[in-house]
Amino acid sequence: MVDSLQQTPAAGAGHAEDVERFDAIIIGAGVTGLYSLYRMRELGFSVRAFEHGSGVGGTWFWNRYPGCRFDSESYTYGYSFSEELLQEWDWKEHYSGQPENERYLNYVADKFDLRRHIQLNSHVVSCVFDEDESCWEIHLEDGQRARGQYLITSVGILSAGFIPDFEGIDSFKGKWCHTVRWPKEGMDLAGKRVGVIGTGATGVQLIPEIVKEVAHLTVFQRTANFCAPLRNSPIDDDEQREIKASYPEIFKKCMKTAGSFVHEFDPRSAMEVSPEERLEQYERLWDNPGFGKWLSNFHDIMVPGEANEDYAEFFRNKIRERVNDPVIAEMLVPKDHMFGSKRLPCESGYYEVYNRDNVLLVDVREAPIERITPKGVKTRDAEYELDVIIFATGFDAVTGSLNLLDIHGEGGHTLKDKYAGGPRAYMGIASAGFPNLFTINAASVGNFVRSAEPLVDWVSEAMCYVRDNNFTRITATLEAENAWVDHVNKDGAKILRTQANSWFVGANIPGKARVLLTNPDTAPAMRAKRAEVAANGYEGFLLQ
Ligand code: N01
Repeated sequence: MVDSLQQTPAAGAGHAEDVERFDAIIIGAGVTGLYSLYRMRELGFSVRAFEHGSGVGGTWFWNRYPGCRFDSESYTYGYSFSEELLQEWDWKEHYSGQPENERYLNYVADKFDLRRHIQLNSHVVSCVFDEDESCWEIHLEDGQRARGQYLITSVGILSAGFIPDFEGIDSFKGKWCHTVRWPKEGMDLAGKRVGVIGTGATGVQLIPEIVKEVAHLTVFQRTANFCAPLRNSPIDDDEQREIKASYPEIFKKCMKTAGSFVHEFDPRSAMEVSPEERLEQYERLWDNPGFGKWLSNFHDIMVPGEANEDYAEFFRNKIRERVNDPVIAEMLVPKDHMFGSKRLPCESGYYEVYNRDNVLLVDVREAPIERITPKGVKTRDAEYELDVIIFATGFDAVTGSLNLLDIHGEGGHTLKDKYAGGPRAYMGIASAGFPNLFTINAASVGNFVRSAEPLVDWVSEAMCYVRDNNFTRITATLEAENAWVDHVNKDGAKILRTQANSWFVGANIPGKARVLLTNPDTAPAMRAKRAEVAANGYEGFLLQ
């Protein structure tokens, strides 16, 4: 992993008297952390967010690699809680890039005066529940401690970067980095021989950007993906006015869809319309920007079967059309997983990169990487000499960022041990034996802000319920947790997302248990479930 676990102070060490106390400690000042801070403070809780980075923004602070941008429409990604913010902020592009997204989150932090509750450069290395005082104590790398009745982990689902355990990385004489730790000052790639390992959503955003400056690019691909043209463009003044006038409708639409995106599936079956009508829809969606190609299509594209395969073949042919050399084109055509079983990477000129003379595609499934050498990358078949190696090798998703926090609950038991066979959390947010801990990072998926806002609202209201009813602890019961995990496993097995080897099921990390790491339900179903739980007096939780 990019951040290895640091030495952990002994559980319960030190005296509690000299430690600052808060109602809630939030770890992370990214999209969910900032909103948690705002919301909980508005509800009268004293709050402090501890952020590892030197700035706010989370994902949009760390992922500075060239090409990094939204794949959901910018105007669906912003916070909805403030009409003033919505009207003040101009999204400049339909799919906004990292620098602008980071500026947006900084703007939010300033506008709502959040900075005074945020401690930056604060690396949390352990979190320990104090059973006598019913509160959490966190330990920072520099020895600082803080206590809070609640611990809110807003550390993101994709933030613990993963570098495969290749031998010899330290022997490499050139420069290397993982995309999630792209240096603020940039990487000097001009005129260099650069190698990129990994062709997921990150790799396909990065590659078309850096190819413009490198002398030579070698791409090490293990799995070919279905990737779709993003078709980003600027937002002009007229459209800006239109967007600002229609935010209520935009958000209403997002709230109805499975992943909280603005795109809605076509209720028709692909196989029930004529072949001409089917193709006309495929082509129309293909020409449109963003995720419509995936999420506005015939509904049965998203289940294994004839429709899925029909559309997959349409996609494969689009790739073949864009790559001049038929041998390279076939290397780029995905054949080992179903369309939609992984999140669809959106790209801008990705496939055309392989028409350039200074680009080499290496199939590392056929000839795996054996080691990193002082000169570059050695596969079974050859050694590739490089000046720079970029690891676009993804993340230890969901549980990776929680493991780095070294969380100790009741009886000193660790969350890491509890999650060894996969996450065990009621509704993805609360685990038996870990009172007053809300793992909100683990439950926000899809269009991130749209799913995070209602989740944070729910957690904040649960905290109010505890306060208003003079309780001190709220803990998921073992029965509720077990039933939820059974539901995730049983219903998760039916969805497309569990059918491919991807981070969604932990298949990208050697040795990680293969289970669905997120909830299998649609966003509206999750909101309904949480509302029902609250309406029933926080059913499935023990209140003490
Ligand atoms: O990570 P990935 P990512 N040898 O795990 C390869 C979100 N996101 O950072 O497919 C060789 O998808 C691995 O190969 P394989 C989005 O949710 C959003 O790209 O496992 N190769 C793969 O090619 C996305 O799903 C945006 O065979 C190795 C790559 O590394 C998620 O983040 C942009 C290897 C990792 O791909 C993760 O995307 C970017 C090895 N030993 C990301 N190990 C937006 O647009 C791994 N690989 C908002």
